[in-house]
Amino acid sequence: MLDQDPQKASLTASEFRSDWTVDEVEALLRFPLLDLVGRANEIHRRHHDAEDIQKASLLSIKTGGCPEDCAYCPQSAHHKEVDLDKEKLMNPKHVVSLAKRAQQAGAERFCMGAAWRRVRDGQEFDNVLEMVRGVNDLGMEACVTLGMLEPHQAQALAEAGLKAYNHNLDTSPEFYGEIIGTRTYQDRLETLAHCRDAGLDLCCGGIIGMGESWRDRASMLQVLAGFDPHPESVPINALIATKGTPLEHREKVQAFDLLRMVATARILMPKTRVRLSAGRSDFSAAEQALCFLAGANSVFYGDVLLTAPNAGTGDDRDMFAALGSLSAT
Ligand code: SAM
Ligand code: DTB
Ligand code: SF4
Repeated sequence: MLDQDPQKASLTASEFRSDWTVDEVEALLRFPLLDLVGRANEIHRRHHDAEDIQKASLLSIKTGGCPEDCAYCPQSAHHKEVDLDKEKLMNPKHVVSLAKRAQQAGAERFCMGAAWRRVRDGQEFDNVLEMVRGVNDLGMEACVTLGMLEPHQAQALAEAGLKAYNHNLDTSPEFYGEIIGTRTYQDRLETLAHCRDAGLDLCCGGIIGMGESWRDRASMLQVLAGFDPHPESVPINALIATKGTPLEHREKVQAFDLLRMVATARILMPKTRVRLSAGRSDFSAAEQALCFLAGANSVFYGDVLLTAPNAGTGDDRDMFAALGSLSAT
């Protein structure tokens, strides 16, 4: 059990749990920061090679015009003031050629995102299956995020060689209604269950910086850590406040707030890949290095995320070189 007095707090429970309470998670998030990071680092090193930071590249295979009303998202058709060109589903061969280019630049995983509410059977889904087969044939981990899925679609993706399905909770069940009105939390949980049933890895995380409280952050992490088994990867996004969305005036996330989220996610889910996701380019190499110490072990890699700029590959090369060993000269 976790002692909830932060001055005396100690972690003595078995490391793999799916029964964390929101109070326990909130106590962890509020720990003295250096103690929290130290504990997270200890758990991280027990379960992972500290040098192993996965590079995942992203591609928007169908952009904009999405019928959902997610308040943070530049791709929602509800936010008419956003400056974004809509694009229809890309050609599978072109997508695979871009995956190959990402692989040559050092990416191990390729995640393809479509601005859809849900997957529909037919030519477009068949094209996505062809993309998955092509990416898989390159020897990369293939991941897609396509909105809601039916069980047979999850099965078809698994048969095409998909490694993971990304479907985020985005925030806590309590705050969710402030952010999204067109689909429910329960809808999300059902899609995630269909993915699990098809044997897909779950890539499931959320966003901070949307106006949620620490209690909400704890509640979202509690839902994530409540999956048994835990999601194989958990992206932690810092809101990119995009002009023309309802959240355009939200303040930037503080680096130490992101650090608390990463460290707590690592403690709750010891084996999961915790990914520094959207918003990473706002943090210095030193701030990111603290997150890696606290257990982050994956990043989105490449000059763009889906529609927004990412940390540049040049900067990332410099950062990873600086985090490696010093050469003799
Ligand atoms: N339409 C699909 C869906 O929502 O399931 C897939 C694409 S959607 C862009 C994938 C995720 O990106 C969202 O769930 C959200 O967590 C994240 N995201 C989108 N816009 C963001 C932003 N402006 N800042 C941070 N994260 C964002
Ligand atoms: C995730 O959690 N973050 C990625 C990925 N999964 C699909 C998307 C971030 C999107 C940031 C805003 C944009 O590029 O449009
Ligand atoms: Fe559509 Fe996904 Fe953006 Fe929501 S997050 S508006 S579902 S693309």
